[in-house]
Amino acid sequence: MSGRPRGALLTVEGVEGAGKTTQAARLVEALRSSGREAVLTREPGGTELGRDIRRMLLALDGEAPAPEAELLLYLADRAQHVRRLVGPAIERGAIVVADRFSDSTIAYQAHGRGLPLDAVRAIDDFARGGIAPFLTFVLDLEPEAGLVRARATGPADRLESEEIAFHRRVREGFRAIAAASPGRVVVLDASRPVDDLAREIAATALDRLEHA
Ligand code: T5A
Repeated sequence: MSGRPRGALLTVEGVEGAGKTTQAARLVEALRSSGREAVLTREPGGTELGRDIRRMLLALDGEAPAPEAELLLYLADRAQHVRRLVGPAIERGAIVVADRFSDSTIAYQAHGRGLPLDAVRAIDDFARGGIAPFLTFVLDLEPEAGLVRARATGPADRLESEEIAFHRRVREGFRAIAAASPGRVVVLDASRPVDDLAREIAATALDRLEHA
């Protein structure tokens, strides 16, 4: 490699409890072991402002946001995240691994909540300001199984407390995104063992980055 390494955004997506946080951390370890600078982050909550927005979005007490307000809060988090953390890291040549990004907005706010897809895409484009994932892993799991896993880690938040039909629409949303972008999105069966998934994700990411 000559000159500055090329930065990129890799994202890990999927339903509640699919194993995104686990796999994003394992991917960062693998990237660092290969000698790359890797940054682990998440949405919502990758910045200080984002952590305040995350609390507003996921708290069960207080007034629930209307779907349109919820969308704009997720995108305020993204706008800040991209400009303060993700964009600068990519610019200096780092690989950023994000636990959720724009595909979650399409899956949850468009497919789950039923907001118009074109409007969600347009506002997300504005929030992202040209930053887009180079490669995305969708961890696909029955929503019921994911919610059982999520319960083992703590009490349900506002989104996890939605009815099961909502989580089924979200899963279908991720599948539709993957079908529309087969070159970018790799779908994996999230019921497989953690180590097995981590090996495949690391091998795929390193191969794609090598041949980019
Ligand atoms: N949201 C987010 C939107 O609506 N719109 C948006 O635009 C964005 C960005 C964020 C919420 O916001 C919504 C989506 C979410 O509802 P979150 O905390 O980031 O919330 O997301 P969650 O899905 O709630 O995160 P979780 O931490 O609950 O789930 P993960 O990260 O998928 O799973 P993880 O890795 O924490 O694992 C959960 C448990 O399962 C085990 C782990 O050890 C852990 O105990 N596990 C496995 N068990 C068996 N086999 C495997 N392969 C396993 N992998 C992990």
